[in-house]
Amino acid sequence: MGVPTSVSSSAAPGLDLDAIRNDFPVLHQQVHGHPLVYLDNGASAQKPEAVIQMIADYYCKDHANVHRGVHTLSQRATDRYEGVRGKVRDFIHAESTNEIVYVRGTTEAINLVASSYGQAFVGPEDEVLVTEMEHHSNIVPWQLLCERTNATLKVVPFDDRGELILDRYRDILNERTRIVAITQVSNALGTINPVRDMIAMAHDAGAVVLVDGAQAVPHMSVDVTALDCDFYAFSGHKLYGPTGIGVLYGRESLLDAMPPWQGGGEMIMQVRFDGTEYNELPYKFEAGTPDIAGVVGLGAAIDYVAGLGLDLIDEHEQQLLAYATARAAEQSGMRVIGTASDKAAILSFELDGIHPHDVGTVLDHEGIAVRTGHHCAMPVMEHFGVPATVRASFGLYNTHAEIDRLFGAIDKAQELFGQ
Ligand code: C6P
Repeated sequence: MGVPTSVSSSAAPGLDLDAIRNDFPVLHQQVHGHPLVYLDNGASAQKPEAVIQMIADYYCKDHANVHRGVHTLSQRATDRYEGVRGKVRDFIHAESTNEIVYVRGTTEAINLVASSYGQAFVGPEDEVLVTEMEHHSNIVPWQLLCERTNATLKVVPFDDRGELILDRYRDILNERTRIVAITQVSNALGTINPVRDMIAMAHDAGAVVLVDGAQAVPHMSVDVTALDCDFYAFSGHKLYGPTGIGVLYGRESLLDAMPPWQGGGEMIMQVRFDGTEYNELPYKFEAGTPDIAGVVGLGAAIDYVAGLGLDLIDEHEQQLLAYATARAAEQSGMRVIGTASDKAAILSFELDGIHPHDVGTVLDHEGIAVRTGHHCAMPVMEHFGVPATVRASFGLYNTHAEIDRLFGAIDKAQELFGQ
């Protein structure tokens, strides 16, 4: 098969891929006798040595509970924990650390908003608006809210390229819309949605907007102030940081007006049986002992990614996507699912006559890790009439040579299944 010559096969200038790959110990191993090609970054990205070492360093030197002790270790742990809050604020261009709430991940962030904001501000006549391409984490919490409040869930459809139909969005928005919950980047299709415009339209209708940034933050620089979103959620583990830690950004005035979500230590100022006074922001939303090491690791991940530069990462990944897309166009029996004009580095596809799980198994035997399945986006699968897709999702350490390996393995799968 001919490889398109018009597509550059080099990394974006400024990214030293050999050095970057050396930062990730896990990449240097054989799987089924082949060098690992890790193309499942959309599910979870690998961790650089800087993150791994930062967590070890924290446990070796400074671990104690935060905000609870006058002793030195507790103060050191608190300094590290709060220092990262400032890093996160700067990373997403929030105005204040009061707007940065540590959570377990995107899922927890969305559940927090659906429960707390939803309970306080959504009623039976109201509508909550999501899109057809949301991850289940940005559907089910709103369904639960609607069940509890008798509000109505409205869904904005997308077209067959995987682009939201903005005219339908405009039609569905109305004065009863309380919350719009949209993903910035679809995990199943790669579509980058025009969230900035969508936020402005929602605000004109009087609704608040939550942006699911799980698949956006690792690939592009995010500015919550420029976006003017009300809530923004992301997970550390897709950003080359640890699992179990994520961030909810919330506009301060909204977080202030919201009731606490979980009760417990840390989120209180004063507890009495005749009434409890809650802590100030952001602690009002951080009940219990947090994932301190996770926060410390997230800080190292942010430093790592910011040190490389998100613009360069984006440029490199766009080159990978263009190369993979061009190769896919030449591969017979392959259908790409998600062909929006603006995409992040995700290639979802199916092969004629071969179940995606079988493709995934053949690829694994060639040392290539991809995700197969519904990607927790069943409505997307339903739209395209497929049970599942194969998804290659690229990260900052992936190379053009790895995409060649992917297509070599796809050839093998097609030969094996007689396609
Ligand atoms: N998507 C994927 O393979 P958590 O699990 O809370 O870190 O992230 C949930 C989530 C929310 N929104 C989007 C757009 C996502 O992609 C994800 C996680 C992974 O696509 C695991 S299902």
